[in-house]
Amino acid sequence: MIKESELILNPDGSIYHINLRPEQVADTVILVGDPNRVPRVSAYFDNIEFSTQKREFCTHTGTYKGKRLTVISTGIGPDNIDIVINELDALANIDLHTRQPKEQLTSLNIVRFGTSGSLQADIPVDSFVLSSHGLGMDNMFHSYKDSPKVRELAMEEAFIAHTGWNPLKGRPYIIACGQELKKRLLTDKVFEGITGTAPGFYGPQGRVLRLPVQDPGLNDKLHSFNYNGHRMTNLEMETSAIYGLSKLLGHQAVSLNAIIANRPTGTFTKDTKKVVEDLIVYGLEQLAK
Ligand code: R1P
Repeated sequence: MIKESELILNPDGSIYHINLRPEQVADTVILVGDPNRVPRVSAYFDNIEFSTQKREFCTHTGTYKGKRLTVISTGIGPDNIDIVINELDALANIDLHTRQPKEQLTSLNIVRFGTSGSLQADIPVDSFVLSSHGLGMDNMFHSYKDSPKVRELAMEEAFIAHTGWNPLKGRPYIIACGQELKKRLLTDKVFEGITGTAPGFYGPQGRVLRLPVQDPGLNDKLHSFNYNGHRMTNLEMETSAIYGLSKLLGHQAVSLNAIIANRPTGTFTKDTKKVVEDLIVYGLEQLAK
């Protein structure tokens, strides 16, 4: 039995941070960073059967073209992903009354609709990237004992050697996306590549305002990393954590990225709203097929 201090429930029986009960969540879950993106996704739903918000975790559940979907905001960063994926899994796979894992486990489909910066000049602003892999520079996933079982260890070694990675920043980890779900979400409208997940927006992604960074050449090394034809396409702050925890817990996960910045060319989209809207429409259509 999992103790009350470890699996925390609110007085209404909902789980601590995301504030949801099991019946309020669909088996296909869309994750977005920004809470304001949740109503923009659910605006396309046929109906919204349930909505709630606690802190940065805003949730709408409904149907899109008859398919039941939940969209939930995670806020920013891998630490928040640790909360959201563990709590979503607990709702699906732990009996909250007996506080025991269920015998029959449910595999969720988890899709991120995120924004991101491109690392390649030929992947322009306003395009979409599907993350074939999440490359975590954030360390969160190393807290889990079985993480080596799902990581791409040879690719990690190649990345560490290529970048001359400073071990003070921990060990980068690489996880592949859910292959079954990818088949539904990848089309010729979408670039595919390795997505780097950083534990911060400025220094960890090589942005210098007033503080110099530990490795000023890092983004060039990310740009030129290539492992058996897999290149790094973009940087953001959640994908590796989503992929790692989903894989360990038995869920399918895929990240779709709306490219709003291009780091090599130094450009930023003229219309963030439109590219995010286009990605929402694309992702929903593919999920409903
Ligand atoms: C940083 O501005 C945030 O935007 C990106 C990053 O991953 C980070 O969360 O994604 P979202 O727009 O989905 O939050």
